[in-house]
Amino acid sequence: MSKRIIVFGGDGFCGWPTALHLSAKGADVMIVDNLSRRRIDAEMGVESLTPIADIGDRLAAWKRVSGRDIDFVNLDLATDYEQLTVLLAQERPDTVVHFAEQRAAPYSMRTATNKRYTVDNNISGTHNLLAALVEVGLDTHVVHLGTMGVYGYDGDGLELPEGYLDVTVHDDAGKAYPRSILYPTQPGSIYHLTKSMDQLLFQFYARNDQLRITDLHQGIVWGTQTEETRLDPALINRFDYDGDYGTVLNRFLMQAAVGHPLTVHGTGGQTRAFINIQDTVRCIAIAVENPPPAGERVRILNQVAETHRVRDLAALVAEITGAEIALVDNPRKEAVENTLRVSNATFRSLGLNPILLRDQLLVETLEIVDRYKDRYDPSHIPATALWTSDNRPGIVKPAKISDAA
Ligand code: NAD
Ligand code: USQ
Repeated sequence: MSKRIIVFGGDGFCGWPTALHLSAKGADVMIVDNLSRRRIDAEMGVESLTPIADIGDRLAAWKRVSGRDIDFVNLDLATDYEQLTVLLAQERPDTVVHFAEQRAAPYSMRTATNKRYTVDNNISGTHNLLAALVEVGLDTHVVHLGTMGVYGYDGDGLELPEGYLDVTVHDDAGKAYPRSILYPTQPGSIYHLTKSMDQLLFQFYARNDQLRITDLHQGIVWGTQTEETRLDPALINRFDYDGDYGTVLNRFLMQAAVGHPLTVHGTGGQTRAFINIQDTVRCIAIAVENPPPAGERVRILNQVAETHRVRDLAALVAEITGAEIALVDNPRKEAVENTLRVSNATFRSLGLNPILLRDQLLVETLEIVDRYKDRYDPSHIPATALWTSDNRPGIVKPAKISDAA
């Protein structure tokens, strides 16, 4: 891959292994990150379960094992607009991969300050990037990490298309007009709301300025290591287990390793889409290699491997590990039950053969959490960010522990 690529948010959970993967494939990679994710860890008093190296040590380790350089620039995409334009003018990237957003739904719902930070950071960051590309006059392909959550989770089982809905509208005389519209969004958190708003920014800049944009509607990522992060201990990826940033399957695997009951919210009737971190990096490489032509509408791809109901996931982890399952109060305002069917036809047609949950990587993830379980802090297991004052934290009460059946 002979491309010059800037990975915004390249110190994060998805961005770091992506930067390594693109570098391993031959791309000339630069990471731009303001290290805000590490700052939020400090603010919350929590750390990645895996011991992640400083960015400088990470990059030195990559040079050692691969012989390849990745440059790093500490820049805030949401506030450092002038520096951004100077950087883009200097680097003239073929592609920018945009991961640089506050991505935890619970963190975004915690306080008014967190809501405002998430909106300011995510919307300004995305808009700054688009405005700067136009101001500098670059024909750079923008690959953005969006989310399945923009579609909402009140589905009745109809398959979700890839971003657009074909509809027919009728005028007063009854004449039918076909239209292809952005799938109506139904975000379930302030974080997911910012991803819905990102979509409109992309639609505008693709139309007005012919920017080439791919928006990847990604499901929940699980796992931690990839082919590249396994190469050296200093390359290890982060593993979030806390109630704000820990995502459901990784939390269940970690809880099983430390002997904590699996914290199923409500009845566990929520169905979500999942993808392994190794497939995240593969999908992004595929997206980078297949830019849409200038002038085309935003290309939206569903980046998911499979869907599962939360209580079924808990049962699967319990079956493998012997963990107990606890039905805890749901701190979120979300549908009690939903079905979810998602098309991932484009990635499959481009060669993705996704890793599925029963594959070996579930065991590898358990081994990793087992290796680092002494680093966990039990006070960070419950999900305590509440969607409304009617919700209650997801704390395990002994009476609610049931067996996997
Ligand atoms: P993360 O928080 O680990 O990484 C985000 C990175 O962006 C961090 O290193 C952070 O420091 C940086 N960042 C944030 N705001 C910035 C700013 N203003 N300027 C510069 N850098 C900034 O998150 P992640 O899990 O790697 O997710 C990356 C992207 O993928 C997010 O946009 C997220 O919405 C999306 N996504 C993640 C998942 C998942 O399960 N992790 C699923 C679907 C979509
Ligand atoms: N859940 C539990 N128990 C837990 C944690 C979560 O039952 O201990 C439930 C939640 O109530 C929710 C579901 O599991 O119904 C998923 O929660 P999550 O925290 O794993 O995922 P979510 O908040 O949706 O966010 C994550 C990422 C986000 C990304 C999104 C993809 O943090 O960046 O956009 O997954 S998606 O969900 O497909 O929109």
